[in-house]
Amino acid sequence: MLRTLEGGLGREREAEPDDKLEFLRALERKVLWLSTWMIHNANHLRPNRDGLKVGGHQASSASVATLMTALYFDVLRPQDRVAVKPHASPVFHAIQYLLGYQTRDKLERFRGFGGAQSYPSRTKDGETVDFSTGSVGLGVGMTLFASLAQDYLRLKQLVPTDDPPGRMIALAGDAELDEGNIFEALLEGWKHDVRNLWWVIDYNRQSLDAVVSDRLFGRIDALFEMMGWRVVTLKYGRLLEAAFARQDGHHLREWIDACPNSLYSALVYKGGEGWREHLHRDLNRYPGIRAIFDDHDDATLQRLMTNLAGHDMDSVLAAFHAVEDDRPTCFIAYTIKGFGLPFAGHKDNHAGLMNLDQMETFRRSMEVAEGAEWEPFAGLDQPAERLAKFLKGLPLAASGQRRHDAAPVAVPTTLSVPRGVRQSTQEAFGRLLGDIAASETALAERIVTTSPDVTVSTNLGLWVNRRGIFDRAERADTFREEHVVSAQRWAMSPQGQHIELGIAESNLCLLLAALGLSGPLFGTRLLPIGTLYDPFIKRGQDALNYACYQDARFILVATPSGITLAPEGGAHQSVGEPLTGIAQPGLTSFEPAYADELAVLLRWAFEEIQRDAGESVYFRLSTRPIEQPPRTIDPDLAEAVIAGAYWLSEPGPGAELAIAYCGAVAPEALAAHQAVAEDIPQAGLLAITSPDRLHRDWRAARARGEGGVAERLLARLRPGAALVTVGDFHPATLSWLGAVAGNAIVPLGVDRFGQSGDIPDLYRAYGIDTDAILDAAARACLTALPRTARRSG
Ligand SMILES: Cc1ncc(C[n+]2csc(CCOP(=O)(O)OP(=O)(O)O)c2C)c(N)n1
Ligand SMILES: [Mg+2]
Repeated sequence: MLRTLEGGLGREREAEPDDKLEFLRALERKVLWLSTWMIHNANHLRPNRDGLKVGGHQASSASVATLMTALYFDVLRPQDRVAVKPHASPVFHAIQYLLGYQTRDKLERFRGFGGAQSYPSRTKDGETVDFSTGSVGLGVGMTLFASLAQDYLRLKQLVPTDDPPGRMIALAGDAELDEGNIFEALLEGWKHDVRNLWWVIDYNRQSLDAVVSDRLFGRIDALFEMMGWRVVTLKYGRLLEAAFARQDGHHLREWIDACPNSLYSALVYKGGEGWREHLHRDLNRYPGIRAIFDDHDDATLQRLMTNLAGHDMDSVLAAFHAVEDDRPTCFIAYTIKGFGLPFAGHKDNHAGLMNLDQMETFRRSMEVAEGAEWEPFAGLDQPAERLAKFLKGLPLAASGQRRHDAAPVAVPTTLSVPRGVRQSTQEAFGRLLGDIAASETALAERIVTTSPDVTVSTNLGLWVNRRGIFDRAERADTFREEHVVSAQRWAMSPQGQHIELGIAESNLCLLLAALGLSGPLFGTRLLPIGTLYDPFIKRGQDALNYACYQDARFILVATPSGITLAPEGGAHQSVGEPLTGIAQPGLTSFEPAYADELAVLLRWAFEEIQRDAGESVYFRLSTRPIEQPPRTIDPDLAEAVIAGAYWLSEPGPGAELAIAYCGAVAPEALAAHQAVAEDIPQAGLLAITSPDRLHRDWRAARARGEGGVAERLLARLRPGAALVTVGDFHPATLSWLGAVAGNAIVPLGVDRFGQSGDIPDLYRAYGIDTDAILDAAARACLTALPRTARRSG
């Protein structure tokens, strides 16, 4: 075994504080090198088959090399969780490589198929990524809601509380703060008194296109402070601070403080000569400044003038370690985009890549021998064994698994169907949850509901009355105490199981993402249910996609939906969401018509969101009360409801026509079917509960060369028979059914903005009423293939 011998004593030296700083500086160098090299390799050295630029962000990566080295190699504890700004992915991979959690092979295939991902991905890069990032702003918001999820679990003692809580840390680009979702989260976080949250802002004053406005960041710290955050600004490094302390040094500080972002960036790019020219012009009258000029050649002057605290390991460590309490803290770290690289500070450097010559020069300056580019410690002053030992000894390396395996929550075999001859799916949902709330089951204990100010109007009232609202502190229900009559009980406490949000659907989806990852993140599963109005899914859609992208598991209940919420009008009516239900990966969608279907599906959903290869589930529900079928769902029918469709009225042998409906238009479809049956007694009525499941199954079955659920169902009709599909949604949701078995299809649905009205008027105007279905049936029959049997007869 190799040992480092010190002073001939034969004693293995531990990492002293001074050594630690040297190690960290060496590793910072290596992280910068590896991230830059990884991108270079992908763009210049790997075969390129399609002529596309591979990309990667050398400048954005260089900007955070110091901050991330400090975090990962010194500051992070095993329970901390991090969202890394998307464009620092190469730095992240380099760090994981040095920690032994990433392979060289994957680095060599960075941005290639099966290689290290362009932006850190929980599902594709695996274990080491706590939060995926990519769409700027969302990772930052996610940390805030993860801290809320952690509080929820700890205050209920659902996770062990012997260890201190983890810090939820976002490493954000400064331009990420242009994204409104961050401020929506900030306000919500203030209301919930979030803790253990760090946002480290890489303030390189550049975005993708340009240098960012000077004026904006002047307001940012005040904004955070207003929300109760501590703001720590890391502006100048030790070299600059020492220069400021010299005679006339304060003039230099004032000069830099007043220097516009764009000029500072341009001078960073120009280097020593550029600084000298400007400083000479502005400050040469001060003898102390002239002395500083004399002490620095162009190279050291450049080093001095770019010595911002975000690149000064000492300053960064001091700032991070100084925070010992749980108050949310925003670090504004001044950095330089492309620090240490030839395009440092250049406004166009976001997508810039070093060319072959520049890389060669950089390799030499890094003292990395040719052929040793991937070696973890090549070119560093410290002996490799000591660096390796230092890395092995880090708490992060020693902690083992970063993701928890959380035990599943038992789900009862059935949920009892809410009684009522007429009811809406929304009402049934409220009553189903109300019944669960009244039970003493593990399921009831682990459900957590949340809603962006539509708790009552989406029918969560019964659940909330029984399970209470979550808050860090006990808060009485004032109306109740004052004996004011209300159907809602709004007492708040740490035991509450509903998290009430302000009206920001993006926050809803981020909170669902955080709660839906509570198992792997914190070790205990929660079963989150979020409710909102169907059209406002679009408001939260990027966050919803983000939640699904990282495989968070939750149930989204969207209600009311479609033009069926009639008098509310076009601004509240949804049209395209069922297409989202089909198209969104990681999300299975259902639109049941009846309460008994919903009971089957909700029970299934509680299992589905816990299955290893499962998905989140989206229910599109309605406020329209409709007559319920008098029946008991047997296991076969339950299976069909889950699979996505069943014959509500079986077609007769060789049927020429079927009507397929989905959701709240069931009464119109039933009436049309009855009317049609007078002429075509064999006509079938197909109940569709999930266009999404049917569509997926159809494609998967075709790929296997088999007939899927839809094909088997439609095989009951004669070949080429007429098929009318109808739903309160865009007709494309079901029009694909015509391709399954070659039926003559007329898809009905809504493809224009809605408007106020009642259901009869609106269904007529948008062509989904009984008459429209009958007209469509007649048209479909005309275009259907002629019936060979009849002709030959
Ligand atoms: C939602 C979203 N919009 C646009 C982009 C494209 N984009 C990638 S990086 C970037 C600028 C980021 O600037 P900043 O956050 O300051 O990061 P830096 O590269 O300076 O570290 C933009 C607009 C994106 N990734 N996500
Ligand atoms: Mg920036």
